[in-house]
Amino acid sequence: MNFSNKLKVLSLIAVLLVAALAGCERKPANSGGGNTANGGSGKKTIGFAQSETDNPWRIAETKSMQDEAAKRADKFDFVLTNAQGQTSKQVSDVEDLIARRVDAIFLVPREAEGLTAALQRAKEAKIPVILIDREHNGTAGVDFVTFIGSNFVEEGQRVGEWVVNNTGGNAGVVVLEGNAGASVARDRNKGFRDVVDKVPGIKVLASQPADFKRANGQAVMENLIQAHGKNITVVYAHNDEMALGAIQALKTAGMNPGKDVKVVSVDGQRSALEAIIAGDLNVSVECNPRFGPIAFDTIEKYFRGEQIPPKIIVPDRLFDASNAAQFVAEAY
Ligand code: GYE
Repeated sequence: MNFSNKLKVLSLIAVLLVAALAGCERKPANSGGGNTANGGSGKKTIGFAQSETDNPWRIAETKSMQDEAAKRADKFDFVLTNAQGQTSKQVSDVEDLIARRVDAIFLVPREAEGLTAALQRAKEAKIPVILIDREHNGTAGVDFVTFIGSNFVEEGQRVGEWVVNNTGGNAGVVVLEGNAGASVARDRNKGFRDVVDKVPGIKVLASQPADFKRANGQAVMENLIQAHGKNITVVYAHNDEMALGAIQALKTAGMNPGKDVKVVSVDGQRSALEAIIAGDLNVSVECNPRFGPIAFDTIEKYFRGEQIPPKIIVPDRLFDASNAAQFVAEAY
């Protein structure tokens, strides 16, 4: 090979090398829009827009996400925001995450209609959003990537079936609802009513929001006892915290929770399993808060460009007197 041919071969190699290196830097189609929050470390930054952290369920969920982020710290940085129970704060939390140019957002939509503008802004910024544990209006694959969580209608149905099967089809029910506007409250109501409204002997005497909070559950229950007294034979609380508040109110009023008044709820937190063991609570349909592994597996798949289904439903168990003692140690 003469000198000028050698030169040609060398420059061809150089061109190929530069092209190969440039190819390495190219991001996959689904990477979230070339965001910069990680300062070029090659890691992705994931925001978690939590709705509140003031009860065992939320604390367990937040911990699960943090633990999983820590396990995958070679790939991810993690930013937690806390809306402190206010939808307006959650909207600005999402806006802050967008401004930081995170690569993806896990969002717990406190209300099913409150975050439309925030979702729209994330979409414009090409930041993928995965809904965790509560649903939001809009279309998976368009307004957000997917929803990961329980089937809340089914949870309500399972509680309803327990009530039908354990009251001989005769009951005066009061319902303590979760916060108004939450998809979870809407669906736990619907599933329950779908079942009990078919049974003529089961009457829903009252159904009132108590915000998923123990103190509110107690206060609302005190009023309901004033209004309906001994006609109440079943309390259905949309979560364990409200059920535990209701149990307190029933005891204070000299009523007998778990026996004369059956108490049924959802979640399966440790203090609820203890209340089942003590005989105060009858049943809690599980709603598993430990989303960390499935949430991070899903976002990794997304970044690899894999197809994500529009809903990822996690299975739930049911805790009652037959198994509460077996599961109490692993509960949160
Ligand atoms: O059941 C409740 C919490 O969104 C599924 O919210 C969640 C619910 C959970 O406050 O305890």
